[in-house]
Amino acid sequence: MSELAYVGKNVIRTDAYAKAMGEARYTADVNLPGMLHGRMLRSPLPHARIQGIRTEGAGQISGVKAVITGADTPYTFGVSHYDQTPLAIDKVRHIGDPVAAVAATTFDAAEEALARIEVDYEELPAVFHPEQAMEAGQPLIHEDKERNIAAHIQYNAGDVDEAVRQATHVFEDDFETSRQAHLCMEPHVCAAQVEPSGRITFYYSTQAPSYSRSQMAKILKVPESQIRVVTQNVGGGFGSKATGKFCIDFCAIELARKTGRPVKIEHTREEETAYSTFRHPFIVHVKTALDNQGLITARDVRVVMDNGGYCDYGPVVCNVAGALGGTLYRFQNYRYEGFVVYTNNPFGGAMRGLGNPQITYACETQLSMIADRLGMDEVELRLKNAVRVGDEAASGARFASCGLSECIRAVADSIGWGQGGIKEIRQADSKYRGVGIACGVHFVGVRLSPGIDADFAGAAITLNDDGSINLSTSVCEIGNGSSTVLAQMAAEVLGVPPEKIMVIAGDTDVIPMGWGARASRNTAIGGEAVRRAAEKVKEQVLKVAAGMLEARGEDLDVHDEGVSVRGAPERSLSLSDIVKANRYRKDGQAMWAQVHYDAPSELADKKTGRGNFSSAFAFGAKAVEVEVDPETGEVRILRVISASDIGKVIHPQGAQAQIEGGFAQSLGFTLMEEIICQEGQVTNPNLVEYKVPTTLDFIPVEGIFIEEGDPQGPWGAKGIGEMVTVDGGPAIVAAIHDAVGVWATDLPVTPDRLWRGLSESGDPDG
Ligand code: SMO
Repeated sequence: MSELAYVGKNVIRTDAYAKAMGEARYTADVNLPGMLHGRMLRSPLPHARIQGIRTEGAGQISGVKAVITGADTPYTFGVSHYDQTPLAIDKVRHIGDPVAAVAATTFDAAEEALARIEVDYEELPAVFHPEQAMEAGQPLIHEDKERNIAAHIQYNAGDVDEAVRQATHVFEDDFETSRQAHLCMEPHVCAAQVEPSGRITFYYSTQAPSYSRSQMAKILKVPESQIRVVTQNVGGGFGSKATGKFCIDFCAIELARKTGRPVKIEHTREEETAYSTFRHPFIVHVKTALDNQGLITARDVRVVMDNGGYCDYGPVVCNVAGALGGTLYRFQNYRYEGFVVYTNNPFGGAMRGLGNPQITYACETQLSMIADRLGMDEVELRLKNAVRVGDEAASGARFASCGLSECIRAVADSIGWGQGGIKEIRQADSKYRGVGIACGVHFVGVRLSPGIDADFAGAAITLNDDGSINLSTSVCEIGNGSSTVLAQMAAEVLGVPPEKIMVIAGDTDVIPMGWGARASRNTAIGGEAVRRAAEKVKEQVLKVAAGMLEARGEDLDVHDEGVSVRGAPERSLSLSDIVKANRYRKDGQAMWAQVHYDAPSELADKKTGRGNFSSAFAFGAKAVEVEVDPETGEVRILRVISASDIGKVIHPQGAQAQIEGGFAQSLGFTLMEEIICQEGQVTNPNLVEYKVPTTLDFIPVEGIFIEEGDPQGPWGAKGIGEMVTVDGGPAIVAAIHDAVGVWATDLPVTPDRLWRGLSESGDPDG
């Protein structure tokens, strides 16, 4: 049967009913008998030595059950750099750095107790700008990191200097990006319950339950079997919940251990916005060399990243930016130098795209600037340089599938590019309208983690007596529909409708180990694990059915919750009959399989940074039309066309939703979103002052799928989640330039900034 029954169809989401009816339970809803509320005392200073902490006053507040300080959590953690402690031990390194935690019977009592904790600080000189922090003689935030450089990431391919010497054109430009918040609807929240035996049950809003369990076990020095991470629904992650361990998590566990009662800690919206990590601001210098044909011959990039007080995912973000900065076009001479610099600002982390939105904004905007300077068509320039199937990019990425050129052509055609002058048509309407185009690439799962040569997901499938299915996966459902996609895949192989498949995505007592929902790996890598597990179970089914039907396995079809002999539909059995016949007999067997699937990506070469870091690459392009009000500097989006090569589309509505959400985050990143940090103090940590796109700023995105099937992914699927966040920004910025002649090099392009840019460049009419 070649016709697909469930893959590629808009099946009803596994969580649709519960979410539509308001019945879905989130970690914030966890309410255990005797549960206490935990709160964190946070540093009011950006950089200070702790001389002493007195907690007696807090203990006297009625309802307070425990107070802990750094002495109670004496362990370090992090992602690549173990530079954090749950509570400060000797120093605080940013405003908001936790110094103590309290558990009380009510939120208010905990809050009151915090005010009674006395901390003696010796204030230290602080540094807030990464370029300043790198200068000699500046205060050191972590004493072992000279010039505050937490990591220095390099990529080196070919000979950039020679290519620049031989180039016809060389352009150098500078860009800056803003500090963008994840703004999950559900803030970070956890609830810890410790049994008398010491076993910890940890209710947790995370993107990666099994990764979290292994990390927690290692840091807390308890056996993994003694921790159970339970993740129900997750109200958004966008990378902020990929770390799998946070200060509040350890504090909840220690407070629960101390009190013998469950403890829940939830970030307030203010804490969430200011202290739950964010997209790192980048300072980018890009040098690009081209020959006389417009072929890019070299790219030389320098990035300085404001890491904040701790690393979290900082070095990984800088690494990903380096890898993807050398992956979109065919040039072979590439140098990337990234500095991850500690400052006394709150710290950044993983955010959807992991450094790629920043680097792609800079490089794609510069490419549009180059087209403009050379008087070249920007679509032409991109098509000329775009990577193709079979290429190996300067980063080492290799493309078994690549629909980049098709994406560029699709959006250009749809917006009417090159068909008798879009500019003229537009200007007849209004002279402040403009169109811009940009493209992007992102990995589909990645093997970049320092020291871990693994890029995997796990899946287990069990057939029940009634023919229904339990599917457990390491991929966590964070709201993007991954459980639905995985159910569709198991359904396709086993001929069982998705509604009869129970997807268990967040309980480490049941699910296999995997990296969780991150790095756009759910569909391709999580899905391939599911497909393989389903195929194994199908083999078992066919073997048993062949015996029962007295037929050969290869003559059997699995469909409609049963098995039949091809060409003889009357000779059939239900799955339920097969499962029961195989189980309820002497020496019976269960029908189940577990698969650990490690994608065929490669770890980069240590010296050059080169390697095929992902098993597949997703490509996209966007064409955007804007209108600028020159009186106010306001930008209105009139039209967005988005083409995505994500391989086979498993759930079209879900993929379209990713395109829309991805563009919404690009729109915010480009035009309005910015965590404002003054002398280390976040001044807009709420939804009133932090501006984020609403439905009033948004318009429908016209999505086009280029289903360039990938040989690796299940049914040819790749991934979409992050790729769709990278190309919108530079397309908007190019459209603004087309409208009013101003290049916005610093994000976000707020109305006041653009208005100032317009004033400096003179009359936009001129
Ligand atoms: S930014 Mo992600 O959760 O890989």
